[in-house]
Amino acid sequence: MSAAVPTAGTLITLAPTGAESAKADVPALPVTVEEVVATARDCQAVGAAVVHLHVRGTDTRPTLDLARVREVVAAVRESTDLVVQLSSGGAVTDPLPDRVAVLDAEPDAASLSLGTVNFGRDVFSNPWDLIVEMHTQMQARGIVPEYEAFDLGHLATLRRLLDRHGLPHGGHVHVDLVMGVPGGMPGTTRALAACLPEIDPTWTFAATGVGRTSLPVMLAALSAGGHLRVGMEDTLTYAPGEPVRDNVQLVARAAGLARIAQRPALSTTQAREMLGISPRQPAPAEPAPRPTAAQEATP
Ligand code: KMH
Ligand code: ZN
Repeated sequence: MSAAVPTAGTLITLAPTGAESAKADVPALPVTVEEVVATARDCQAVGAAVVHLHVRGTDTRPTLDLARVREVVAAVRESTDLVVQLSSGGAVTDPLPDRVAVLDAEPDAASLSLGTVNFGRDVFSNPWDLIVEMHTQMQARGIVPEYEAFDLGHLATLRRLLDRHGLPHGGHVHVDLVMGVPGGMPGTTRALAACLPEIDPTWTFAATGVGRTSLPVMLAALSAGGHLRVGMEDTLTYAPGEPVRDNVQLVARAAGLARIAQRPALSTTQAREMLGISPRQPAPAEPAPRPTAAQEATP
């Protein structure tokens, strides 16, 4: 069975927060700017190369408020070298235009969901026109998409999107299989194997298993040459009856399994190379202060 460009290492994406869990229910969930930055920094140290960000407001609830999104992006960039990937999926209640508007925060990358899917009792809406709008806006703005497939048919949508609207910025196609969402494809080895023939050999893929499917999906993805996404957005239980301590615990487990698979975690530089993301530019130097009139007059 074919699939995807093989790489010598494993890209680990951290999804630390998501939009679904409440801080009151999950006290370890990072929601403040300081908590998100600390998690991002600590997870980079154990193997994460990309951070998939859903932003929370000061009330701890999900927000797409642009000023807040920009603040979090800047803070993560200041303290880490991670590829900053904003969620354009947001929460199921977010208006579609607001989800497109997060691209104004100028992340390195953004998620791009490939189809509408039942999401528990809700509906995660991703009509074709939104998919095209996201894709073309990201092309125009130099943002690299991470396509998200919640079901097998979403991979056919990806092929149709690329055929009609061309390759993404950077020229490389990377797709994440989001598995185990109640309403989407199951988080099983069999479902992952069914996706493989639909993944073009020039693409790379990652997989995410929601809830208790985290571990089987991770092992199946590694065995098929895929990359990994882990974090408290998707997984709150580390083992039966054992709540996740923090995101570092999940990234460290993924990095350990990747090492055992002899495809160790990619560095941030290697991740940028693989995904077609330009190296981070150093911040422009402050302009030198202009001399005062008194200084100019001094011989
Ligand atoms: N929060 C989910 C409804 C994404 O980030 O792009 C959608 C989601 C996908 O998490
Ligand atoms: Zn997300």
